[in-house]
Amino acid sequence: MHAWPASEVPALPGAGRDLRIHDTATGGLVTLDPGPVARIYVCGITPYDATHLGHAATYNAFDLVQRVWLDTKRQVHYVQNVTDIDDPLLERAQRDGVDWAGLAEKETALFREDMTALRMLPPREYIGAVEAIPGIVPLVERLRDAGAAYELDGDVYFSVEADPHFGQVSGLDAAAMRLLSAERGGDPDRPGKKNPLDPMLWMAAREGEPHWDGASLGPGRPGWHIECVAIALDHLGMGFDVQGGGSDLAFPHHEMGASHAQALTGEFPFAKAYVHAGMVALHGQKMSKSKGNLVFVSQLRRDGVDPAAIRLSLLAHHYRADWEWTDAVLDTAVERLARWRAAVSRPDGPSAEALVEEVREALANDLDAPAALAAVDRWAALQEESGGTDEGAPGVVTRTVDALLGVAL
Ligand code: 5CA
Ligand code: ZN
Repeated sequence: MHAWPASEVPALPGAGRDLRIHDTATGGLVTLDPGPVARIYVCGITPYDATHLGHAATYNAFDLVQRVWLDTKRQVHYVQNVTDIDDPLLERAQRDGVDWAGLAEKETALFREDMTALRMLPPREYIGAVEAIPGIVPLVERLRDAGAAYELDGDVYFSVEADPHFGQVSGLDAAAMRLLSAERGGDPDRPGKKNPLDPMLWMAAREGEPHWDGASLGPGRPGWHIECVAIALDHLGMGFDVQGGGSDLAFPHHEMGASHAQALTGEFPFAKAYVHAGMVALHGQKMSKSKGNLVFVSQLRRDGVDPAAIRLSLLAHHYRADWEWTDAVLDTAVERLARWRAAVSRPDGPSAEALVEEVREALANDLDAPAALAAVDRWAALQEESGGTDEGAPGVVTRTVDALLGVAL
């Protein structure tokens, strides 16, 4: 699958800083020490509806990770998937009487447009579940042949006991896991499973549903977690730097994915850090496609909202916080954008040297985007109140905001 076009990332004066970020598995901050090519996998959308602000907030967090790394002169190998076959997609297609593949294609195209408008840097590889199937099948066969997976009425399940590190990503106890498993696509109550938490790796073809050649597994389609594992192992290998997604992916998705990969390779860990963004709510409830309480990026754009203001709305919240989308959030961002644009429109101003370092330090400190915005606010206020004589300072500010925050002034 093709991704979307990259906006240019200007180089900044001085040196970038290494990222300290919160890792769900250890429950604390870790200082990442990637090689010359930092490796990140971010879970992509299930394309049965348009990109909402919750999605955008999560991708914004991982775009910042990429920008901090680029500022340290590293390259970034970023991989993202599209879950273009899964139950929710089939259910929506059936509800609306449309072809599931057409629906996935249409919503993925819109996602690309939204990501481009928001200046999110694209992944190097953007891979659909369907195109990953030929790589998924042999992994499931290997797990089965190694005794880490078993068959139940034609479906194949992963045995969570096969990974001695199972449970270490989310740190949850069995009761909490069981509840979340039922809520988030698992089937803990299905009779015949060895452990209620065991997730499906391969689902045998169901009447009237799309299916693919599964070699010795028989025709069917892949489970959700193995999809991301196959894509990540194929393109990044074990021990990549960051596995990312919203906090609702910590369990079961990232927990199971780590266990699949660790059982397959005998190596540990799958990812060096598991990073999770908070949930964006609307009217007091998590924005979710299944609840339908959504604000779409594309709708805001249609209403004439500048994508840079949408991006500033996201950046005004710490990525780990759960927060509520309101009109006031957007109004504040629109005002801020206007203030910043006015401040950088002059050829000279107060020195921007400290500002570059403040923004760098804020982001290196667990992606503290609100602190970065506050630093730019201070510079803009100085410019407005008393101006300055530093030739070119506004240009430095423009490039800092562009390179590190993805906002074009
Ligand atoms: N395709 C899978 C991942 S492999 C999936 O979870 N797709 S999704 O479309 O449901 O979500 C895409 C990303 O947006 C995930 O990282 C998810 O955690 C995040 N996300 C979904 N809803 C919200 C929300 N309300 N706030 C913040 N992030 C959200
Ligand atoms: Zn995923």
